[in-house]
Amino acid sequence: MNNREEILGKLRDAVVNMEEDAARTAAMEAIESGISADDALLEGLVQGMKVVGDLYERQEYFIPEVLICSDAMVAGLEILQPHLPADANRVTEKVVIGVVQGDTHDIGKNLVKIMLETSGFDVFDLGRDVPLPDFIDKAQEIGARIIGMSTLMTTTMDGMKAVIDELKIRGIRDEFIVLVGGGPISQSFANEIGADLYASDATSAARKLKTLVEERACA
Ligand code: B1M
Repeated sequence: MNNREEILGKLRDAVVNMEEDAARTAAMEAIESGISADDALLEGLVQGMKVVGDLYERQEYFIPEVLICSDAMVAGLEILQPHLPADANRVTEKVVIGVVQGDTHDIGKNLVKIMLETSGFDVFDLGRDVPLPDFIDKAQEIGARIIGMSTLMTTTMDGMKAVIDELKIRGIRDEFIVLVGGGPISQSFANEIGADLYASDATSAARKLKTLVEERACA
């Protein structure tokens, strides 16, 4: 195994084994050995969290273990974050982001927020279990043209549709770009509810959103 694979493996293992100190050490090792911070995040820490998800689904890990794993991911992330490459062609757009009402899963949303900020977006984070009208009210209050919604549960997916329907009822649908994502969300669901964009992961969320904003600016 080469040095890069070994360090990425250490990042994954630190998350799976619930070791905050090991996650910090491996994150520092990644930076020192020239692995980019986004590779260390996405190929290391996030892959570890995916393994944790599988263990949870197989009932080998339970809620306390998952939360401690997530703390280890955040510990590594805190080391990597200052090293995430700032996008040279920064966009200056405000985004309101949150996890829809009824859902408290926020690990993925937090990663999306970080990648959007790295791309230059000015992100206002509503947090998790967000009352649906708040997405629109906050966007109007701060003058954001982009609303990002995340959910991990099938039971809360329809909240995204409710927000888009409310934009239509208020007659302001065309004023906003709506980005959706999260475990049970797909491109076909995004099409069905009339969202502008779907992204399967944090990196593509930032990339796709930036492309759309630039296209609309040129239109
Ligand atoms: Co729970 N949980 N959980 N959970 N949890 C799931 C989602 C579940 C699929 C597990 C299962 O049973 N198979 C299941 C949902 C089933 C369903 O759909 N109906 C589930 C359940 C049922 C629950 C509870 C109800 C359990 C209970 O109490 N009985 C409860 C929820 C309570 C509530 O919210 N009302 C619950 C609680 C928890 C914990 C607290 C233990 C913890 C959350 C901690 C936290 O987030 N602060 C937790 C976790 C960690 C999971 C799993 C294991 C992992 C989720 C995760 O963080 N993944 C999950 C099973 C799984 O996914 N395999 C599960 C890592 C993360 C990096 O990925 O969030 O997918 P993800 O984000 C990705 C992409 O999806 C995308 O980019 C991210 C990064 O690349 N993305 C976006 C996400 N949001 C986006 C937004 C975008 C664009 C892209 O644009 C705006």
